[in-house]
Amino acid sequence: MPLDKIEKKILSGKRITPEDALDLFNTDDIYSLGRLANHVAVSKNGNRAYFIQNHHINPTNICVNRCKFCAFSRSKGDNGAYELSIPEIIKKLRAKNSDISSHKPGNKKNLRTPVTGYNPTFSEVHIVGGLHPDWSLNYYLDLIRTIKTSYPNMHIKAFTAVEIDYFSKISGLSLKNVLLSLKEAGLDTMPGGGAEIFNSRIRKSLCPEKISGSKWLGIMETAHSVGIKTNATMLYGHVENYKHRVEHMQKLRNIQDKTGGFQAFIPLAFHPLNTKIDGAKYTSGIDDLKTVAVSRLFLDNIPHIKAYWIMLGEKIAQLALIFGADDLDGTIIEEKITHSAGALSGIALTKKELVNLIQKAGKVPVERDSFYMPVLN
Ligand code: V47
Ligand code: SF4
Repeated sequence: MPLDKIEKKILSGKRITPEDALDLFNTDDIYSLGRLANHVAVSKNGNRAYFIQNHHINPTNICVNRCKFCAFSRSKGDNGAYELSIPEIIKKLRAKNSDISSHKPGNKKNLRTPVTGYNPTFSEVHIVGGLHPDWSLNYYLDLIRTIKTSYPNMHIKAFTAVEIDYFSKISGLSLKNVLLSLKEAGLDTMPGGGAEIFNSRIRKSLCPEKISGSKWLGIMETAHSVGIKTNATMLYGHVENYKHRVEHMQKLRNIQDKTGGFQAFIPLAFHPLNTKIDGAKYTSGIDDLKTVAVSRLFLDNIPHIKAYWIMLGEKIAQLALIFGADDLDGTIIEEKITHSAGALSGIALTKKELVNLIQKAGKVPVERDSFYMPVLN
């Protein structure tokens, strides 16, 4: 369908079809696509663009799955394999100035000057890691309990559906009981990782050991049913095509119609360095912006689209704010997954830098909590 017809449909409040989404991906009229996506974003979230003061922690990179696109994971005993104890994680959450620095691949020097006097106050910790062959569910329950005891006001967003499935396997508990025991320990919400691309042929070629797309979706449905809100992601720019992206988003839209439990959708731009994907390349800026815009237009039932600046780079993430995204994510502080695969972004941004990026995009910065409620400073 031509873009003007799709536009009429959207402006009259009608839901677009997967065929329409495919036509949007195939358009060369990037300006009209962006304008339309921005219109929808503004109708949902006003002129606001959100950010959060958060801290990412990856407890281990040792993983029994070795997905081809993942440059972060190691096998036990490999060079660079690491595991963090619970006290080490607690210590990391007391981030100091010296932690707020940027790393650029291939450059031994920090290109961003550490910010002096920066005293971060995180409201959220984001925890995801490898599937460790020897750790038990108790490690994870203790970790969550200890963080809650040490930082009672900290929101804990932790564990992808892939990890939840693994915890069920190693503990013998049902998926629902794993989720309930984590919730009881203090888990608040879950991130959207591990979704990759749902198409089974592509998924098997990229990550044969990983749970299937339908399993991922089923775990998210269970999480929503026990009152755990989650995010959803899509890894794009590797070997999939536009049809696979639309198929992926359609599955998310269907679940969201049933549960309403997804808070945000995050398109994750594939990074090629140190991966096992033949001929892998970085995504283009146009593809990044198209993917943000189409997701805003197609996922009419997901309230927020996140432009994860770590993967998009600060500049494309800023542009994404006028192409349908309404959230930049956060301060991050420590990022390993994308930086192992050649991220061109820094590893941390200060609140001031996030506010500046948002304001220069003509949007109103709103510091949020983990449920998108404004944080009053
Ligand atoms: O699941 C792995 C992806 C994800 C690569 O929910 C890669 O708020 C690009 O899910 N190139 C983890 N991506 C990150 C994630 C996330 C990040 C920020 C916010 C939230 C949220 C979730 O990273 C993995 C995988 O899909 N990933 N390797 C790579 N080479
Ligand atoms: Fe393990 Fe996750 Fe990396 Fe796959 S993407 S190898 S599951 S850490």
